[in-house]
Amino acid sequence: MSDKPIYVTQPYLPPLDEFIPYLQQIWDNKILTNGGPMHQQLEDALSDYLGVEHIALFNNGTIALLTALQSLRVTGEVITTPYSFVATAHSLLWNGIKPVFVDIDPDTLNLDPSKIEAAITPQTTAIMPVHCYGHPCDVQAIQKIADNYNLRVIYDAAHAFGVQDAEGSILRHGDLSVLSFHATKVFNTLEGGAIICPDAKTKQRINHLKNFGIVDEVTVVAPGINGKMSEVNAAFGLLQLQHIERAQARRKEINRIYREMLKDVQGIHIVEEAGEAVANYSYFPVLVETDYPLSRDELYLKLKNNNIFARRYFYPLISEFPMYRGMPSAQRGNLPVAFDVAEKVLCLPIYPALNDCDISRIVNFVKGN
Ligand code: T4K
Repeated sequence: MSDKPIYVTQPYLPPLDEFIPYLQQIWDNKILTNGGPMHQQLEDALSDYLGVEHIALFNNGTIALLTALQSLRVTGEVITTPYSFVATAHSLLWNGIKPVFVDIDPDTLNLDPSKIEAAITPQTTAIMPVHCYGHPCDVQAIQKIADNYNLRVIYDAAHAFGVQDAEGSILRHGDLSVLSFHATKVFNTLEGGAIICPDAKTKQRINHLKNFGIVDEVTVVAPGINGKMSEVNAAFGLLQLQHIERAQARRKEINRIYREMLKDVQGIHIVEEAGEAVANYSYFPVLVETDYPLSRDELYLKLKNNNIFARRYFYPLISEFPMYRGMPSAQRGNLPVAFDVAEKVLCLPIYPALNDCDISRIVNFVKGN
C-alpha cells in the first residue's frame, strides 16, 4: 500500500494567499457573524450564480432542513426517500414529524412518483424528495400529486448545487429547496447551507427563524434557532465562487473519462444522468451487478486495501437505522428497489484535484488488473 490515499471526495481549496484579503476585510469590519457584509455579498453572488431570486444562508444543510420544515409549519407525516444521507429523515424526526418511506425509481434512484399516492394518509402534509447525486427528481409528477392532495414539497437539494433543467435552476421547484455547502460538496463554505425561497416574505420569515425568531431588540416572533452563517464561512464561499467554473469543468472531464474507461466492464452499471439536465458531477455512482466477478463489498474492500476510499452512499438505507427500522414503511417489502440498489452501489472518487493517473489507478482495480 504505497500510493497516496484517494478519498471519495476532497474539498476544492483555492490558494491560501487568495483568502487573506477576505480575512483582512473581516478583521477591518470587526463583524464576525449575524448577517454581516460577507454574508450579504454571498447571498447576492449565489442568487446570480444559481439563477434564483431569494436565498437564505445557513450554518449547515441540516439546520436549513429543520428550519424549512418549521417555516412551513409541517406536521404529521411526510413522504420521503430511504435512499439518502440520514440528515434527510432526521430533520423530520427532530421536528416531531413521522417520515413515511416510499421506494425509489430504479433509473433515477430518486423517490418514485408512481408509489407516492399509495402512501398518502389523512396525516400526510408534505413530500420531501431528494435530488440524489444531483440528478433531478421528476418534479412535474411530484408537484401534480402535491397539488391534488394539497401537500407541501420541500426538496432536499443538498447535492444539487448548480443543477438545471430545460427552464432553469432545479432549485425553483417545490415550496422550498435546501442546499448543503458542507466541505464534501461541489461548492462549500467549510460548513454551510441555504434555503431557496419563492418570495421575499418567505425569506424574511426564514431569516427570523434562523436568528432565534428575533425581529428587533424587543421583538421575538417565533421559537427560532441559531442557523446563521459566519462571516469567515461566507468569505470562503465568495472565494470558492471565483473558482467554481474551473472546478466544475474538471469534474465534468473526470466523469467523461470514467464513463469512457468503464463502459465495457462486465457487471459495472454506470448510473445515468437525468435527461437534458445540466449536471454538477457531484458523485460518480456505479452499481456492482451480480455478473461482476466480486461482490460490491469485496470491490469496496479491494479498493480500500489499496488506499482508494470509495463510499457506499447510500448503504445502509436510512430506514435501516434503529430509530426508523420498526416503522411499517421501512420494511424491505415496501422498498425493494432501494434495498437492491443500496446493496450494489459504490461511489467512486470524483473531485477537481483527482488527476488522470489517479483515475487510471482506480479504473484498473475495478477492471480487475
Ligand atoms: N441531505 C443530504 C442528501 C446530504 O447528503 C447531506 C449531507 C445533508 C442533507 C446534510 O447537509 P449538512 O448538514 O452536512 O450540510 C458526508 C458529509 O459530512 C455530509 O455533509 C454529506 N451529506 C454526506 C453525503 O457525506 P460522511 O460521513 O460520509 O463524511 P466523511 O467525513 O466520511 O467524508 C467523506 C470523505 O471526504 C472523507 O473520506 C475524506 C473527505 N473529506 C471530508 C471532509 C469533511 C475531506 O477530504 N475533507 C474534509 O474536510 O458525510
